Amino acid sequence: MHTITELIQKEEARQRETLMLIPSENYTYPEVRAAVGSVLMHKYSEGYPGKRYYQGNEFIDQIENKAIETAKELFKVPHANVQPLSGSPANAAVYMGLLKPGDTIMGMNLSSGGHLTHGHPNITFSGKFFRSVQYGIEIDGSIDFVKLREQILTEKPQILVIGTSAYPKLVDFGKFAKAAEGTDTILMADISHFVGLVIAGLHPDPVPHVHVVTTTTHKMLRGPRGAMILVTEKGIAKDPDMGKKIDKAVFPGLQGGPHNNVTAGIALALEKAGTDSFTQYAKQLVLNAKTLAQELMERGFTLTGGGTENHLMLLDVRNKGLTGKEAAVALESAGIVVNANAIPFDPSPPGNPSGVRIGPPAITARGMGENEMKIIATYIHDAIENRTNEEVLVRIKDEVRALCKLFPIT
Ligand code: DSN
Repeated sequence: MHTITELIQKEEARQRETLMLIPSENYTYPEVRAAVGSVLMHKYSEGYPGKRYYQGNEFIDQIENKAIETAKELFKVPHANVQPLSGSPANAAVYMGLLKPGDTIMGMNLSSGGHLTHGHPNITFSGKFFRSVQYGIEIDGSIDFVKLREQILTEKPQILVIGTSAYPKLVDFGKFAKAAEGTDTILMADISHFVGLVIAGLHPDPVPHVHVVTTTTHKMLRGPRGAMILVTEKGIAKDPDMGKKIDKAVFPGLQGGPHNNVTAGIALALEKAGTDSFTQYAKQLVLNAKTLAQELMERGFTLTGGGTENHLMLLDVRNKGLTGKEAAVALESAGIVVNANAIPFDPSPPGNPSGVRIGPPAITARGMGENEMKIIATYIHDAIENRTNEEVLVRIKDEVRALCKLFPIT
C-alpha cells in the first residue's frame, strides 16, 4: 500500500507525463499553490472583512479585501463575494439569496451543454427545491431566441441562468437579455468555463446584460478550486440589496469559515488575469482549440456544432463505432485524458454517452501551440482507430510522455 505522500508524487508524475485535455482542468501558478498550502488555512474568519466573528483577522481582512477589489476592477462590477467554496455552492448561494423555495429556475438542459446546478430536475438541489424549467439548443447548436422568449413569457422564471459547461459556441448575453426584456426575471450568467476569454475580450461580456455573474476560479483562471459571485450595476439597479442578500446566503446561509488560503490564491490568480501575458495565453488557447478542432475534423471526427468558437469541443464518436466512455478509456491508455460527455440530443444515457469533451486550457498553459495540436490530433485519431492494439497505444503513450517533457509544468 502506498503512503499518501507517494500517491501525491504519483499523481504529480501522471499530470506531468500525460496530456490533460479535460477543458475544465488547468495547472495553477506556483504562487497559487504556495498560498493554498500556507498558514492561512489555520485561521477561522466567519464573516466578512471588518465584521468577523473571530479575533486575529488583521491580515486575513487585507487578503480578502485585495481579492474583492481585484475582482471588482477586473470585471467592472460594484460588488464581489470571493468566499464560495466552488461553482455549485456559488450558484446555490445566488438561488438562496435571491429566490424563495419553489420559485422557478430556468437554465440550459444538460445534454445541450448546461450544468447540473442550472435546474437539472429531480436529482440536484436546483431542481428539487425549486421549480425547474429547461431550455435547449437546436440541431445546429444554436439557440432559438424567439422560442426562448416565448418560454420565458409562459413560464415566468424568477431567474434565468445563462451559462454552459459543454457548449462549443459563444454565448450572446445581449440576446438572452432581449429575450427576457419587459419581465421581472433575474438574469444570472455562469461563466465558469470561459471566464478567461471574457477577461481577454475574446468572448462576449455578460456584465452589461445580466444582474449577477458566477464563476469558478480553477479552470481557465488557473487559480485554486473556488468561486466568486459578482453583482453588476444592472443588478444593484434592480435591487440595491442584491449584494447584501448574496453575502448573507454565502455566510451564514450556506457556509461557515471561508478558506482563507484559497482566497489568497484567488487574489493572486486575479492579479495574473489582468496582465498582458494572460491575454496572450487566452489568445493562444482559442487558436489551439480551433486548430485541434480543424485537425480532428480532417481526420474524420464529427464535432457537434461543426467545430469550436471557444476553448472546447465535443466529439460525437458514434461514427467511429464506439461510445464516449470507450473512447475516453482508449485515449487514457495512450496518455490522453478527456471525459466522456453527452452530446446534444444524445440517444444514450448520461452514464454512457456518445461523445467526449476535449479542450486545451491546460496544455496551452504548458506552452503548447498549433504544431503540437496537429501532433495531438494524430495521437487521438490513431489511439481511437487502434483501440484494441496494445502495442500502438503503448507507442503513443511513450510519444505523449516525450512531448510532455518538452513542455514542463511550472
Ligand atoms: N465539473 C466541471 C466540469 O468539468 O465541467 C464543472 O461543472
